[in-house]
Amino acid sequence: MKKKVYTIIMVAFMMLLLVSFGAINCARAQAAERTSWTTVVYPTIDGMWTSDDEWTDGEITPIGEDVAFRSTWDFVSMEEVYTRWLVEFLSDTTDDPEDYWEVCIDGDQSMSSAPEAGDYKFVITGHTDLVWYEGDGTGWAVTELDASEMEWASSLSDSPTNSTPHQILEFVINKGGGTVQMGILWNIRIAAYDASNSEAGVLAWPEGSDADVPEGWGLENYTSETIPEGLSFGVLVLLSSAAVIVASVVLRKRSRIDKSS
Ligand SMILES: [Ca+2]
Ligand SMILES: [Ca+2]
Ligand SMILES: [Ca+2]
Repeated sequence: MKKKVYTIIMVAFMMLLLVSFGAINCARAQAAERTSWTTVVYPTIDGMWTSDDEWTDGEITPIGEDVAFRSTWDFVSMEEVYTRWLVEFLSDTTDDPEDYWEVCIDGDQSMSSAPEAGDYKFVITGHTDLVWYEGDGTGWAVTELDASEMEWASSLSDSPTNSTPHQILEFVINKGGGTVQMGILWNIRIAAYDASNSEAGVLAWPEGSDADVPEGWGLENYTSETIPEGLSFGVLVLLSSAAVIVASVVLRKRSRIDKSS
């Protein structure tokens, strides 16, 4: 009997080891990941914080100290699945014609080494001109999307995060409808460039990622839950990655204990 228990423990231990290695391998394969919580406050897409609580339902992902972005989403029907975004360039206080926002989307998560068909990118230059691109296997080709595919606005505005007017981008994409189906679970890359601070280069999430290399983009998870209390406050969020992992492990353990008891 003792031998049997010992064998079970050893097998369980080996399985745990395998699972741990699996998790580490997955983490290596994915450059970064984040979570989109369910929309609570429906934003007005005007390129600014329209109300003080407009984006408090989105978890902050920082890009260094200069840029911070959030996203929320909700499901209305299979044809209406909205992803909503706020990107704040906290240190860009100048309106330059060469400023740009750049967002890359790998909607089938094929994580290829070069952009391929079904990978999309949009670039907004000078806060006024939007151009969509689709991968062609080796690079990007300009493509025309219906104007209704995305609602967006960019402005120099102050916000609850920074009282000095800075560049802010808001956009909404319907992942379930439109003429282009980009998929529901995305790998994504968010980047911003301030022409007044060109030596800083292009600031991107995941950090060090390349618009031309989809395999280095980050995973945009989503959950039907709303953001937990406290997670929307910047200081907490900067410390939260490790805490969230620890908390979720503890919660999972607890729920397992609850189920088994
Ligand atoms: Ca707004
Ligand atoms: Ca600028
Ligand atoms: Ca792809």
